Amino acid sequence: TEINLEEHFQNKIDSEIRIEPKDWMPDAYRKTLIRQISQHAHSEIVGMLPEANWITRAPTLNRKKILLAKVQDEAGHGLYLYCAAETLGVTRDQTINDLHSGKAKYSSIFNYPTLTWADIGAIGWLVDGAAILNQVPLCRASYGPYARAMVRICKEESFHQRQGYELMMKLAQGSPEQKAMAQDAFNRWWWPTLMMFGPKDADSGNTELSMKWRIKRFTNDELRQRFVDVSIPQAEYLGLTIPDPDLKFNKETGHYEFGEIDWDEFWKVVKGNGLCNKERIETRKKAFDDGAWVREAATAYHEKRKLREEQ
Ligand code: FAQ
Repeated sequence: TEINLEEHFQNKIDSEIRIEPKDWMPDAYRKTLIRQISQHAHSEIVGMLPEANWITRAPTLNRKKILLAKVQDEAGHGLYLYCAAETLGVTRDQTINDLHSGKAKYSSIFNYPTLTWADIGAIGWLVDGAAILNQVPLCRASYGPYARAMVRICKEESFHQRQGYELMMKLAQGSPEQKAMAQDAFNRWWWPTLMMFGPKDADSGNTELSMKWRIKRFTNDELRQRFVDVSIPQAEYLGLTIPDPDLKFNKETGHYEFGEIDWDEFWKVVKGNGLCNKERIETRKKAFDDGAWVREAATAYHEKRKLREEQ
């Protein structure tokens, strides 16, 4: 019966036994995984755009090679994640349609513009740093295909984070203009990065069940706090000023206390009204339309080979 199935399912989760595509799972578990994994895939794919904006303007050949490789990695991450979502019974066309129609979300962070070269450093250091903190626990997510995809993704993200920090270090130790550029990028990316972890726990409707099902292992606020605690010493090492007048270290708890996040801005961006939301979706739709001939050619070639094999 349904009750026994559900009990058996939860027992498996509680004993750290992975759930695999053909196993029984509650509808709500399937639904929330499709939601999270496809949103995650869209974030990787839309997340290529702000950085791709600088590939042609990278200051040296070496920086261009590094950035190209990073953006390509993100395409790969998106593809693994779309495949993981497909194992739950949705098609690629459905998920991509949901992105293009505005039904599916993707991370708020990718709706901010990359104005200077220092933004590429800030994204690598902060955005990839936040992504790693959020994703390392997802390597232990209860759903097998998602957890396994995350292992490789995290290895690549950690290289991305290091290249970003190294880029920031070069700028921070450079000319006064370069240092000012690094500070300006830090000022603009710090708060949006804190928003990547999602709403406060009290406003996070999905957390309770996702924790019970061990999709999430930590809450939004726990991961955000950890990010602040590791990033502040990194900013200090760079000699940058943290754009938060309320920030202070609490010796008793061993944690940094930080100012209030602008939640109105967060929801505005999540609802589609950030600086770049419209441009990002337009760009994705155009890329999809421009690539139609490739998909058609691949399908035609597949059909032709099948016919030949049958002869
Ligand atoms: N932006 O109840 P919760 C990357 C939505 S890293 C937009 O707390 P949940 C790598 C949320 O969907 C970025 N929407 O939700 C990279 C929900 O709405 P829904 C991607 C957000 O799922 C680096 C509602 O608010 N990483 O791409 C955001 O328990 C550099 C209530 O929220 C992932 O996706 C937001 N920031 O927790 C690529 C990681 N936050 O769906 C290129 C996997 C929340 O009910 C360059 N995802 N919402 O309509 C997760 O860990 C979780 O889904 C959270 C949200 C933590 C993001």
